[in-house]
Amino acid sequence: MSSSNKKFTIAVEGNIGSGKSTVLQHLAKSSLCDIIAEPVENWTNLKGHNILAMLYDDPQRWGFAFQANAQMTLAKLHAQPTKAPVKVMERSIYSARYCFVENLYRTKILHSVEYEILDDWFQMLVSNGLCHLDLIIYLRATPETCLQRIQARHRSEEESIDLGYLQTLHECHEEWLIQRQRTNSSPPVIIVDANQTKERVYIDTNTHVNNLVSC
Ligand code: DGT
Repeated sequence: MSSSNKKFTIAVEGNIGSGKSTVLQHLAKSSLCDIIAEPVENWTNLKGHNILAMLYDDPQRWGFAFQANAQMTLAKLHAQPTKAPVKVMERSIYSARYCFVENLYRTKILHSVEYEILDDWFQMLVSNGLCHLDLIIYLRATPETCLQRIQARHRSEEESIDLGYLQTLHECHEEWLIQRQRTNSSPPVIIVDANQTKERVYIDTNTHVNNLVSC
């Protein structure tokens, strides 16, 4: 570890099915990393309500509520203190805003008023520095690869996901992480080819994490 004992926060980003969870499971074995998993349990059991399933069943009805809750749960995870030199987050408040909220708005599922309210909250939540990231690792996979993996894992809430949805989400990730069209989150981005086997993706990601702490 560097002599300054500096701590780092990394977000692992990428489309649904790009392999984030597998990478995080492997990184969890490293003493360098504390893992902050995405709060999917909160989303599938919010005081007894499966808001993720409700979202997929009726996005128009539940899109705003889902994103309001996602934004809040993710902001809390950004603020959560950790002990290890590297805090690794699965996704971040930034992908919730720049990919999912953006996509729901562009596809006319969110009303412009709902979009503005979510954006206002987002700007407030990131303005205090508590959602700071030092690095983003982008697991970049084709929407076709993601769809195959989603179909193979059979998560019941995700049965309605089709290639079109993954393509529009992919474009949002690309605009944010490749074309760098967003200014609120501008840490360095490392791109990992996530079309490779999950084992290979993990090895590449682990190398980048080790490089970060040793430089
Ligand atoms: P992985 O390991 O790369 O396959 O990643 P997943 O699919 O386990 O995790 P993720 O974050 O891509 O998605 C988990 C589920 O939650 C998936 O059905 C998409 C949904 N999801 C995650 N974040 C948001 C969000 O902010 N808004 C919406 N609408 N859905 C979200």
